[in-house]
Amino acid sequence: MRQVTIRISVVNPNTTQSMTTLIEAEARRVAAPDTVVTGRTPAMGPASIESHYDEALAVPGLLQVVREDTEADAFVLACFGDPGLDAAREAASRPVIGIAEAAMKTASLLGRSFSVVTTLSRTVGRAWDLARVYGLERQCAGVHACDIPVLELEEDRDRTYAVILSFAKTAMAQDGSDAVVLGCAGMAGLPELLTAELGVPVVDGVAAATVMAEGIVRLGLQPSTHGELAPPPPKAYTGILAGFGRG
Ligand code: 2AL
Repeated sequence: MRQVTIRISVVNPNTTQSMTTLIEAEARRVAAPDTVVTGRTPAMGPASIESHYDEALAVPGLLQVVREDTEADAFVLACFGDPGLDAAREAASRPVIGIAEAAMKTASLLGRSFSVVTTLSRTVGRAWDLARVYGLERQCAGVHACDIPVLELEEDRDRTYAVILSFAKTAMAQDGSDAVVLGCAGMAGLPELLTAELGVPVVDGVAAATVMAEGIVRLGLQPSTHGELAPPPPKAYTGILAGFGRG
């Protein structure tokens, strides 16, 4: 089944607009010319996501975006912790692709093993958790923190590039890997140069997830609603979450 115009909403689960702009530009760069790519920033949530606390509190805002966006054919969830990915799939009843899942699965198709270069060391455990959940524990050879906070990635792109390049080289040497996964949406746009310089595939999840989302829509496939991913049962929610109830 072919769609005429594919609409992809790229949701930045943090509330920093400049990061949404970066992510949207990268998604647009890799999407087909006639695909409509829209960056979305939640109305509530943390300015950046670099802890389990940030992740948990980013989820209501991103779910609100997904629930209210009835136009999108598919969503990209553009934070490397893939926060609320299963919940977004339940809520959307359209394809939702997380950037960590997209990047790790793409890297696993391109090399024997990959190294992840992430932001702060406190995000290393989450990346390992996801590699396990996605069944890629063997292919994920190491997770390395470059210790640049998420919002600082944008400040000096030359420095960001140089630091990530250096960490990627060390990671590959230590891990014996032959591909690199970038562990933050704020690293979008860097892989082309890094791939050329390192001579191995460097995968950014924003680009990978956008192309996957587009491909799945083109296949005419929707997420399964057969079991666990069926819309959540109707019930009341209270307090500041009252609007999230389904009735
Ligand atoms: C991220 C990301 O992709 N966006 C964000 O706010 N935090 N990931 C990370 N590893 O720090």
